[in-house]
Amino acid sequence: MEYIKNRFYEKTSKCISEYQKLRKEHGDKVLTEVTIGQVLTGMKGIPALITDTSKLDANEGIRFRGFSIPELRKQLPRLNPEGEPLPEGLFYLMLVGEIPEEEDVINISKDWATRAHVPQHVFDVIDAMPKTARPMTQFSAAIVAMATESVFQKAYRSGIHKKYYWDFMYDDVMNLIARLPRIAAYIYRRVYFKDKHIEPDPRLDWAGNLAHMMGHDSDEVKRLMRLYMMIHADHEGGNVSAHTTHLVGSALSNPYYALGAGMLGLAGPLHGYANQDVINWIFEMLEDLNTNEPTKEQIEGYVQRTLQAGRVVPGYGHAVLRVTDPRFTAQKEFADKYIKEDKLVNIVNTLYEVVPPILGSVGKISNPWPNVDAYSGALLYHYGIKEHPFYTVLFGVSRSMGVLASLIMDRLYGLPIERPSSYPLEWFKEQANTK
Ligand code: NMX
Ligand code: MLT
Repeated sequence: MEYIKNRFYEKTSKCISEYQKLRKEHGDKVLTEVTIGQVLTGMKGIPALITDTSKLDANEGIRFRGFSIPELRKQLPRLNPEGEPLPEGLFYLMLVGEIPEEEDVINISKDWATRAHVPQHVFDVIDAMPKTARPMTQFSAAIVAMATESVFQKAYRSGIHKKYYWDFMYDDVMNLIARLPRIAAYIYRRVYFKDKHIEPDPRLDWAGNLAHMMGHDSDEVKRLMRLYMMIHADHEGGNVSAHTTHLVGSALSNPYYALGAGMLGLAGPLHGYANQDVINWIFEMLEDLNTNEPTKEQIEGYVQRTLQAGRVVPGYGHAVLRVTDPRFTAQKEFADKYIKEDKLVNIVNTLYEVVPPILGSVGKISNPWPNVDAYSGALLYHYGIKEHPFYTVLFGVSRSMGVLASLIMDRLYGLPIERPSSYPLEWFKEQANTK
């Protein structure tokens, strides 16, 4: 499918000169002031990165190349008019910058199916770990182990000219994304189904095949997996997994290393682990309250006790968003459409009524609204994917699309090594006292 690579190059290569021109002619232009507060609270709001694939608006949520999730759920090609778009289409959009034709999407599906072979030593690395190793430990180790296959690394070491880096990066990225469903499903079946593995079906689409290899073959699960893979794919460049992948890539590390590092960031409780933590926390709550159908008042009491214990309410809050995450809404719409009655989904819906006013009343919490992780676990659980320690792996498979599409562009633009400056606390104290 060389034509997709060529189309990407045709569309994006003109940006190389735009990038160079900005650097040369406008390098001195002041963008913004940076406050001590921003530096001391996680660099929030500092325009510090170039990311073309998506942009997050605090009050609207994510837009992929300008398109919102509701727009994409209408416009991206799908297999069935009733179903969800194929994530392959979102990848094309993020990479090329245009809504693809159905044929383009089918071609990416086919291309990824032909690239999906995972070398045996990657399975051996997974199998060398105890089954009790966290799924994200196994997932990131498998990704790093696959760096043996990096064509970018080989090309770099053979002395290739830097203007061709992106081309080798493209092939690595396509191979890597193609193989992640197989690796994820292998870990899932290994840990939870006594190593009874299911072979890929190359006729299936990328997300449908993932559901199939996990052993969940209904049309509805495949639709859910397509939605899940689409909405988790990217969240501009500053989130921990995207920023880490980009940063490690800036040292010209191969994309297997870069994504492996990004996945380790995703594994943290304030980031992608939150999708497991929501379910853990709900089950802890049910145990504490000794009921499967807690009342609104009981849930309110438990939320208050969580805060009093100095813990966060998982699935709520966001570093950038100041409204309900549209990814939460997309999942709620899916649940409203397909699920008639489910105790866990009901609890998640009640939490949506109960939690925001409580968090809002605390005073210091910038965003009391739910994020993507507040809903995803309940949906997966409903469809029989009950193994919550695995949920972050699914987030990671999806996130690979956005962060790796960006990595190809990083190398096409020729972005340099990223190296901000750091100062001791004393320096900030001095700045605070300077008029
Ligand atoms: N429950 C309790 N306290 C919270 C919450 C929450 N859900 N969200 C923020 N806070 C606290 C936060 O811990 C901080 O407290 P302190 O000053 O004592 O350190 C204070 O409110 C101010 O934090 P914010 O500026 O509102 O949030 P920040 O940008 O630092 O963090 C999150 C953003 C997402 C890390 C934070 O809201 C959080 O921990 N949420 C729960 C975990 C979660 O759902 N993470 C998933 C995010 C999405 N994803 O998939 O990555
Ligand atoms: C994400 O999807 O990366 C999370 O919502 C976290 C973020 O955007 O900071």
